[in-house]
Amino acid sequence: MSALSNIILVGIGILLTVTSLWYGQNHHLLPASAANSAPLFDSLFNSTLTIATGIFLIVQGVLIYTAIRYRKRRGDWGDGDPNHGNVLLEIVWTAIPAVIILWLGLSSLDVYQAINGGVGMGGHTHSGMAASEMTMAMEEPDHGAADSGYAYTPVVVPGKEVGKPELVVQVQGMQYAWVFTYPESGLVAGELHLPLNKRVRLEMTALDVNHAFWVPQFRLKQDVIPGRETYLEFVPSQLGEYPIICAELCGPYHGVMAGQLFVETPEAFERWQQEQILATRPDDSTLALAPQSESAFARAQQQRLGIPADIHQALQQGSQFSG
Ligand SMILES: [Cu+2]
Repeated sequence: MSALSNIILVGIGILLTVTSLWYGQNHHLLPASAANSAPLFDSLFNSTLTIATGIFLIVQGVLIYTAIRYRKRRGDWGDGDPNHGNVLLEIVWTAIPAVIILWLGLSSLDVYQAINGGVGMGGHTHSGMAASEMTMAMEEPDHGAADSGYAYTPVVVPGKEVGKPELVVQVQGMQYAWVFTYPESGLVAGELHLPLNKRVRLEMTALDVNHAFWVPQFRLKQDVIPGRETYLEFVPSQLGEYPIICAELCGPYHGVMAGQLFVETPEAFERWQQEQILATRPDDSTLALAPQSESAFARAQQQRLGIPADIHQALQQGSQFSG
């Protein structure tokens, strides 16, 4: 090989590396990130994409170069030189992907365990193999998770101290809706509201068939399975409204199985919770909180719901209404 072709090869190598590194960081393929789980996923995704870009460019480059360099020339009817086997090449192109896949697998397991509350595959926990910003500390739970036989492992995620979740929400998936229960207040809602910058733990199960809880902006996706609990643990970091999508084909109306997730300030979250509790349980406490006579309360509800006055009156008097 001449000195010139060596220089060209090194130049191509540098160009390839720079291009791959640049594209790995500037692909704009992911939506906005709105939870602390997103950077964990994104750094893994970016590294994977950097490697994939490099491999793509090498393979396509060699393909195009070979097609041009060794094309059939005019008047050449030969088969070309017999060429079979290259032990060194075969070792290299087996060893490099093996190392890449092994690294990818271990890094993925780390991220997977960080976002589902430290529960490993098959219920065992592992202690951060690949060096990363997540380290895991073993600790026994004092709620829920212990009953299902899983070890509960709080996860250190950037920007948030290790600790117990500040809010637990039970998620139920069913054909074709999500139902959210807030065990502390007993509230059951069709929307998931979460306070900003609080550590949240979702305890999820399904009532009928397999579903999957997916919030793209949080980079969270987890199977929701009848008969067992799965978990997600994260800290919402951006105010806003985000879609919850079912990511497991669960029946003919799977496509419409979507929900809404609202990240709110802790004050707005409290207000929403109080409003929901009042709206779903209009009992004595409702009247106590909004001091007014029963008829004034009924009138306000009538106006709020847009019930015509005569219908409302008829209903109040308990008389038959026909029209
Ligand atoms: Cu579903």
